[in-house]
Amino acid sequence: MAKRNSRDRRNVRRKSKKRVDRSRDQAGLPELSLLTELPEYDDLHPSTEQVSAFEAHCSKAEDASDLALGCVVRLDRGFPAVLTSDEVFRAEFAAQLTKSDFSRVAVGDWVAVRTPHGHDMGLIESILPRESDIARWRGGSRGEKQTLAANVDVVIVVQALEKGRLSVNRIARSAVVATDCGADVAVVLAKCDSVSEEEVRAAKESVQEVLGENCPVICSAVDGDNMSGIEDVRSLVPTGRIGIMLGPSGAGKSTLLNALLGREALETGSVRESDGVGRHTTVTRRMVAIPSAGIIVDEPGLRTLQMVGHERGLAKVFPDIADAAASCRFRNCTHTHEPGCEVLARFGSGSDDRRLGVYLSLAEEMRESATTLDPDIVL
Ligand SMILES: Nc1nc2c(ncn2[C@@H]2O[C@H](COP(=O)(O)OP(=O)(O)OP(=O)(O)O)[C@@H](O)[C@H]2O)c(=O)[nH]1
Ligand SMILES: [Mg+2]
Ligand SMILES: [Zn+2]
Repeated sequence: MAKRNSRDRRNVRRKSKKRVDRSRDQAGLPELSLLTELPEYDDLHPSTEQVSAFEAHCSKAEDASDLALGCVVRLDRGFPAVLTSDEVFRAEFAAQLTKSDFSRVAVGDWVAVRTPHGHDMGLIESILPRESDIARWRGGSRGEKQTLAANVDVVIVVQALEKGRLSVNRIARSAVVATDCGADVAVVLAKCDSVSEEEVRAAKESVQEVLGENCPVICSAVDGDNMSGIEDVRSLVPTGRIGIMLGPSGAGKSTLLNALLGREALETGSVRESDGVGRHTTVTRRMVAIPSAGIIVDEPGLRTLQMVGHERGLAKVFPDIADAAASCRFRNCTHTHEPGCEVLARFGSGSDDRRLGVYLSLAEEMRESATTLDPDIVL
């Protein structure tokens, strides 16, 4: 009896340490020891809850001797690299994690990881609870949520200022998503060298009008050695904080990061002449340690940012309008024509108020998505 018990235990142990051999899939990924922009472990700060969750994981483990608390600092083609207090290494997922965990892990996640003594790769056993979760809905109806980065303090919304392309609506929707995800918001209007000073001023004013005077709005330019706004961007992410650059492909995110680094560590790409759209130059999600500042996550550009379930974020970005909406006579008031509409009473119609116009269009999209998210199900 005792014999079988110990064999059972051995089997369990073997199973829990099972590795799926992914070394072939990971061929061609950059050599981590050569990466100079990686943060130091001491730049990263797990929360008390995350440390406790790690300790709880260790106390349940049969053998905790090679378990470490680590942070996911990169995802190359989806493959994580983990930084612990001792080393940085590529990691794969323990067999007890499900496939949805694989796709769930994000840059910034704290994980319980077995360190790779005698193996090429570490083994992620658990993804620890997040302090914040920058997630977006993708794939239209019947889509799924995708976490862009975890445990981020501030979202830097980057939008290029090129002729006729400033979309305040897009900036506002990024701000709504970021706020809903528990992060602070700042806006960078990039490529200011490509428009007139007058246009820069007008663009900044319109963003400030919609998001309020308290939202930092920085105008930046990186044109060879001529740079402006870079130090203001650096000050958005002081030492100890983590930020993420969010914006469409070609907005100039990686270029800004290179300017902050003072060298060309990240690849930057050209923008298609025909429509000014970037070509998704960045394919890696990675943490970049900024000299004299904190950490910024560089991401591939986002094509879409849908308004799905971000009502609380919308209400926080537009608190006075949401407050009025709560007093409308009809609960499903669209604030366009209804009698007893408090929003119309306090703010007038959306046509002459840019801020209200943006609010109404995002609210309308959110209402619409709530009814079409899964058309097969009728509630
Ligand atoms: N004139 C000018 N060009 C810029 C500026 N910032 C970026 N660019 C150019 O815009 C193009 C795209 O820049 P990237 O930094 O690769 O853009 P990205 O946002 O990282 O794009 P993805 O990685 O595809 O998401 C490059 O050709 C840059 O040289 C700027 O401030 N001024
Ligand atoms: Mg890039
Ligand atoms: Zn109303």
